[in-house]
Amino acid sequence: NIEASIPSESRQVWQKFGVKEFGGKDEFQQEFIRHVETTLARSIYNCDDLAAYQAASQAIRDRLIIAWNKTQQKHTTKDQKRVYYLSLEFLMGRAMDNAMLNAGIKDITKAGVADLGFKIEDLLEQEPDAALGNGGLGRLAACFIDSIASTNYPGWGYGLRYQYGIFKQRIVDGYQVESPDYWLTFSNPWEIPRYEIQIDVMFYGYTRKYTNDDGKVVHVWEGGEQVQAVAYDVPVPGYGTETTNNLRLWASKPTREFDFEKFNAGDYESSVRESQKAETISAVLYPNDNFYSGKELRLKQQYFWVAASLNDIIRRFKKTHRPWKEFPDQVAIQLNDTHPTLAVVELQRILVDMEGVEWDDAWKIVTNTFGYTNHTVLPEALEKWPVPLFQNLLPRHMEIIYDINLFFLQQVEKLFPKERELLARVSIIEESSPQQVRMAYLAIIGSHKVNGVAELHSELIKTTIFKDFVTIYGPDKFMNVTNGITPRRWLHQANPKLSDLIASKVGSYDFLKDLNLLKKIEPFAHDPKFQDEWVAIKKFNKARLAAHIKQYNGFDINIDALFDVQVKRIHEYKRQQMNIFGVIHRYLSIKAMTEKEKKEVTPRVCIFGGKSAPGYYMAKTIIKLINAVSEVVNADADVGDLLKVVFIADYNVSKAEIIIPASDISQHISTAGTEASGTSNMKFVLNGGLILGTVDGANIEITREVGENNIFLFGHLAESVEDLRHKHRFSKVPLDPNLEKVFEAIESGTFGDPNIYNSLVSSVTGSDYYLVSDDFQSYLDAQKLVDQDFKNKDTWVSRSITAVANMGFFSSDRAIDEYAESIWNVEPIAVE
Ligand code: T68
Repeated sequence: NIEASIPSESRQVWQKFGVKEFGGKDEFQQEFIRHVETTLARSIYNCDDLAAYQAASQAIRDRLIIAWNKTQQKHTTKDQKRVYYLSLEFLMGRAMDNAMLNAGIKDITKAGVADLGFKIEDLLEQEPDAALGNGGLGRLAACFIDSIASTNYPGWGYGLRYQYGIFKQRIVDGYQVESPDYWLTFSNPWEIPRYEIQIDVMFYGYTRKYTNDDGKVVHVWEGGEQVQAVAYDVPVPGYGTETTNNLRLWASKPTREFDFEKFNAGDYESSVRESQKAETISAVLYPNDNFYSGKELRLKQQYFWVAASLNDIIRRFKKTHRPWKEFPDQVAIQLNDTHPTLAVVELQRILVDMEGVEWDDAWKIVTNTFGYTNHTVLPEALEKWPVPLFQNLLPRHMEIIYDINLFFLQQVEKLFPKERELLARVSIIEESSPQQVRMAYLAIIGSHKVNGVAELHSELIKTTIFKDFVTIYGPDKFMNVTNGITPRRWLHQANPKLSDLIASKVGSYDFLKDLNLLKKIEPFAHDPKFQDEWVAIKKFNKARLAAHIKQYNGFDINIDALFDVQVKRIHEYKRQQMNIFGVIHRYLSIKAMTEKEKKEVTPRVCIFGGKSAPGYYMAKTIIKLINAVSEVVNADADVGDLLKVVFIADYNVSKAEIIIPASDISQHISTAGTEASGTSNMKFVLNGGLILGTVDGANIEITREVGENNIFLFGHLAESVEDLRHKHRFSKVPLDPNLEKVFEAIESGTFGDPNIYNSLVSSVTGSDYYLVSDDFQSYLDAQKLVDQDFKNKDTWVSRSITAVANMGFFSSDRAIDEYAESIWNVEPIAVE
């Protein structure tokens, strides 16, 4: 009994002086000033917005830590099964507003800083984004840990503490220029360094085996390079609950022995070099979205993070003194994509090599522990590590993979005798030169459930890339969990006015915990007063975005125009090129109009934003074209307010919070079958914008929920894509005539040197892999409908309200409940 071990006198002192929750704003102010004067060593005379942000966040962080401690104690005493979400990316964005909201101290803080001469909005702006992710996959992980806490599940996130998150993007002469993201410069109040939690991780070296006294063959791995993992804990507060879970991020440090010898021998330079080498492991996030590049340092990052996390999880399990076979009753581990798949091998290694568990028993434990989420069917995104590289870095893991593969193939052979081709197709080892380790296959074989992230995508993985595994395991191993988003950040924080208006009809803010309650606003879809308030809020949000554009892009936009937004990573499959070609078509049409015809045009502001991977030439060319078109169109007096084109630089989570609530239309126009789900589509609709999209990813389920009258769909279906591509490969398919005119304008130099766009244009005139030409007319037709419908303000607003009312399904709380129920088998725990 832990409590009894503390003498009662000590306990009384602890109780008397233990840190309490804020009773009111004066208690906040007292803590705020204490942090300014002591933590920051500043004073009333030099407390600027940055210092005020830091002091306020320290005060808020202290409250989070109380709840965090309580939660961890409760989870330890309850001793139930926990879930661990392993993700190389957590795209958290800013923490302060979310922390205040979830700790229920937003009003206190706001009033507290106001008395001291600060505006809370200005302080929030001081916080750099925690941008430890590329895009959808990383943001999904952030929404998921918010929901795991908000729905009271005992769950931790495990990731890497990158010193540099996703690069900052500037636009210079129309081109993307990258610079490092120095997000830790002013220290990070939202993390708790755990210098005492250090875990050694080994790379390289060699393996050896011997027979021990019991006649058992024992494998050892030794002689390699050692680095140390140090834990940094980030409290993750739930909304409307005391539960505050943990996100543990690992940083790499040199081990003590590592540099000690050289240092002692006076070889300071190489000792420093060695220690810097250790630190590079967690130094920087790889900036590729939906693309695999087989760099050794990336594999090092993966193993470093996986080894530290598993060691930590196992240490916690061992404290309960249970037998190993109960491990899957206590631990569920979700693999966010194949990036943490080494965990499968590492757990098998620990059980067999270190703990002496028999292979088959160990393998049962492993497969019952893991679940694998797939996020893409794009072949260029699937991880395949060259065997020589793998073997050199992780020699024992390579041996274990060979054994896993051998046992798996034996099992397949028994089930399907004589199907040699099948064996080659499903082997973890691809027989190329060099051979490659197919990480997705390893993840499937090592998990008890595999899921896709939207219905269509989950069907596609079963019928295309993982087809053979459905034959082998049967269909039950494969399932769908449609993605979701947290309504706390993506409605209440990003769009407080809309959240307040909804609350006035729902009767409370309970919809932030049970998003299906949004249904209650549907009866007001045609209520004139409600409509007016709805429209006024959209206008306010558009003005807020217009002010941002004025500040950063330097020009004015008309907030009565239709705001048409496409913000996401730049990728050919996401087809920003089709959008900008459509804009050029619109521009050419307006130029050809009489003044009378122009009066009928629906004014539009086309807003783009998104980063390109630094080495992705085609994506960078698309950015350049958008900026070139923007320059020409915005300066053209013939066009005036009828068309404006904006590229918002450095799209990130905090910019998304401003951009998304301001859209009338947002575009989600990937080639059918290529976007696994999309999650910003959900965010836009939740904020009252309508979608212009293809029949792809979660667009399909959004259509089902909001009704097909409340979305603009176009384009070929996924089922026709293969045939269309085939046609392009074997014959010359004529170019869409409108697209031809667009290309003529580009080639005639309307947007500057046409040579810049050669490859972009010929990718469409050639094989047109993404079917831009095939979908172009259908896209223009849908755009025309958007223009017409936007003129009818009454129907537009009722459609917007109806759509929002039916978005309940897309809460990440629902997604997490589904994972908990059908994959993790974990139960919530109330923390009072
Ligand atoms: C996205 N994937 C999907 N990947 O593209 C999107 N890739 O459809 C889906 O909604 C989202 O995941 C959540 O399920 C990504 O964002 C990456 O960012 C990525 C990162 C590293 C390597 C490969």
